[in-house]
Amino acid sequence: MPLRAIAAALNAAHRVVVLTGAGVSAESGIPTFRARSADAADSKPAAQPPSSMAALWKEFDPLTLATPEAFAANPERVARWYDWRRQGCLAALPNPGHLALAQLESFLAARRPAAAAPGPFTLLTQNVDRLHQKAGSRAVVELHGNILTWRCTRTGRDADLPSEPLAQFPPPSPHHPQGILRPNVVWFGEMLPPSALQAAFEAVEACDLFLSIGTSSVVQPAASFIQQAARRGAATAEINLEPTPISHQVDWSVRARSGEALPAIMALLFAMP
Ligand code: BV8
Repeated sequence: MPLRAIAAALNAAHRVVVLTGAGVSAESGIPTFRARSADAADSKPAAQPPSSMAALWKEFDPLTLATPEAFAANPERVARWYDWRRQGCLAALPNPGHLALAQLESFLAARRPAAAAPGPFTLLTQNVDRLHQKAGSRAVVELHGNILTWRCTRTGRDADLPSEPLAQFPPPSPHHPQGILRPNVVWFGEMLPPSALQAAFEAVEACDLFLSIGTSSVVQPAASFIQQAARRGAATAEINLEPTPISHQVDWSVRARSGEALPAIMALLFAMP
C-alpha cells in the first residue's frame, strides 16, 4: 500500500522536499494548465470568469499567453487574463491537500528540528496562487513567482493592487510615466528567481525524501529536481491523477487526488509510533 510506505518514509526522513504543481490547487477551483478542461469540469473555478475570459482560457493555450513575447505583443489581453486568474486566486481557499502539507511541515519541524538550513521540510511550488501560504505553510519556495503581486516594467518596483478587478488594461504604473504593470510570475523563457533556484538546489541536495504532487512533470527545470534527488539516493514518491514521465521512475507512485491522498498519509503518519 504506497500510502503507508510513504507515511513510513516521512516518519524516518531527516529532510523532506515536496514539489507541487497546479494539480494541488485544482480542488480549490483553480484550473490546471494541461488537463484544465477535466479539472475545470471537476472543480468550479472560484470566481466565475466573465464569458470573454472563460473563452480566453478555453481558446488559448496558457503556454502561448505565459510568455514575455505574448505580453509585448498584446499587453492588454495578457493583463486581462492574469487579472482574471488573480481574482480566482484571491477568492480560492486552501483545500485538504494544502492543509495536510502545512500539517506535515509542523509535524516534521516539531519532531526533528534540523540543526542547519535547509530545515526538515521544504515546499517547492510551481503554483503562483499562494494557497500554500494561505494554508499556513511557511517554508515555501515559489519557483515560478506569484500572480498576486505585480511590478512596473520600467523600474521593477512592485505596485499596490486593489483586490477588485483592475480598471485599466494593461494597468499603468505608479512608478514611471511610460511603465505598465506585469504580474510577478516567471514566464516561459524567463529565468527562475536566483534565490528560488538556490533554495531549491540546497534543499534537493540535502533531502532524503522527495515527493512530487499534482504536476505533469514537464516544465523545466522544476521537473528535473526529483531525478537530482534520486541520483543522490533520496527516496522518491509521486501523487498525481494521471501518469507522468516520472511515474515509472519513483519508488512509490499513487494515482489519486492530492486532497484525498495527503490527509490519508497524515492520518497514517500520526498513528505511527
Ligand atoms: C527557464 C508561471 C532558462 C506563469 C509557469 C530545459 C531546461 C530549462 C528550461 C527548459 C528546458 N526545456 C524547455 C525549457 C523551457 C521551459 C519549459 O520547461 N518548457 C516546457 C513546456 C517544455 N522552461 C522555462 O522557460 C523556465 N525558464 O528555465 O529559463 C531557460 C529558458 C529557455 C530555454 C532554456 C533555459 C520557466 C518555466 C516557468 C514557466 N511559468 N508558470 C503562469 O502561471 O502563468 S509554468 C506553469 O506550468 C505553472 O507554473 C504550472 O504549475 C507549471 C507546470 O505545470 P503543472 O503545475 O505540472 O500543471 P499541469 O496542468 O501541467 O499538470 C497538473 C497535473 O496535476 C496533471 O498531471 C493532472 O493529472 C494532475 N492533477 C489534476 N488534479 C489533481 C492532480 N493531481 C492530484 N490531485 C488532483 N486533484
